[in-house]
Amino acid sequence: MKIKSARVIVTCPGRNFVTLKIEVEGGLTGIGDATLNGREMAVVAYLQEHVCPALIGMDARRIEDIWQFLYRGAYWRRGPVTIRAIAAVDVALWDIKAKAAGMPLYDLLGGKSRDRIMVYGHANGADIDETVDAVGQYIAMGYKAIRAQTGIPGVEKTYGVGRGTMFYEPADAALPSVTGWDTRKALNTIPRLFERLRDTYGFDHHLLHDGHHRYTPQEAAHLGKLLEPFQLFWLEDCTPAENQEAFKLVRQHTTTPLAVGEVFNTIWDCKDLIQHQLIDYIRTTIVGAGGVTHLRRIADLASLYQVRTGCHGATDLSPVTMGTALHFDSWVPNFGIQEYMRHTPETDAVFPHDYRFEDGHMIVGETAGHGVTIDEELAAKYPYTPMQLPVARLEDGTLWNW
Ligand code: KDG
Ligand code: MG
Repeated sequence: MKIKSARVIVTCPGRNFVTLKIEVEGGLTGIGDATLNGREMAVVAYLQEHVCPALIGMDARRIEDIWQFLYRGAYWRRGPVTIRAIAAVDVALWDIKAKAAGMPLYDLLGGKSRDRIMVYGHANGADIDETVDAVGQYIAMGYKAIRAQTGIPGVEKTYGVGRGTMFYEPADAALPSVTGWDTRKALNTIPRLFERLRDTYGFDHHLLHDGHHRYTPQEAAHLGKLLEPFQLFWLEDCTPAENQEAFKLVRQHTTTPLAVGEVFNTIWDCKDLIQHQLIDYIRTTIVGAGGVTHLRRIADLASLYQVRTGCHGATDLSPVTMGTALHFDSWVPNFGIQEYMRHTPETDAVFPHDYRFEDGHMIVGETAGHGVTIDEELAAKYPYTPMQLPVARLEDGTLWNW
């Protein structure tokens, strides 16, 4: 089963997506997501210049060997650009293998461990009142788990607060826009938000919050402690994890469950966090961690320490990643939760798929492969539009973590 062609497709049905399409002799095709929010064209060049030409003539059945060839063979290991290119190849090849076997991908992985996948949605508002209402709307839609982010008085364009209620999209301008941050004000506001949410809706639903790398380890520990009475499902990215030891300090001081990993690339980024049981959920997903082949390795390591999965599922992960993640989620024994930010109708039309939302869960499709395709004619109608993520600055102008 030799690889005949490997092509990159860039489309912008409201936001940019990079997709790799591989065709093998005999005509089977598979697709993989290679989107890196705000840095899309770096992955396009990496694939077109360095990866696609080398794939031609390779045996598409040898997924593991091709993964090792692209990872070890490049000499320059890791990094979000490299790993997304590898992920796109890996997912396209798993798609082809599952189609050739006539099976949905989850069956190739070992079969289903569950019938449906619990997801969490994103509720947000300009202030606490609006956010409380937004959470109510998610409960009314059937969600069992909801992430809540609120505007913080005195903070310009707080992270996680959308410009409309349906489709929050942080990459908003050709050059990075400037947003604000103030930890003191956040620590005054976030616990009050969760107090209101529990007073209003009780304790039946799972509530989540994303610190988006803004707090120092001590501040994160303090926030975790303040949030304990409200029993969060998790507090995400409470502090940057480049220094994995930072989580020791947080862990010593709070029982609030911790999640991290949407910016991690490989098992090496989370090895210490998992081995020392400093986290409860690992957030890496298919496109961010080298595809199915490598994410499976991370999940297996995590399972030894009772760390569960919580795959990243923001809108910058294309429906190809969502569909593939749902097959992974169906199989993985130590599943925790799946993030689900709905794509716009335009995006859904470009990427026809067989998964669906029902009663707070996603139902994985039964089509052979990962169940997501691309309508290339429609995709061509939405040309690439430069769009970058914002930066964050403190009130005195200091650049902070966005
Ligand atoms: O591209 C950046 C987004 O994926 C990120 O800001 C979303 O933090 C995020 C989340 O938890 O979904
Ligand atoms: Mg996050």
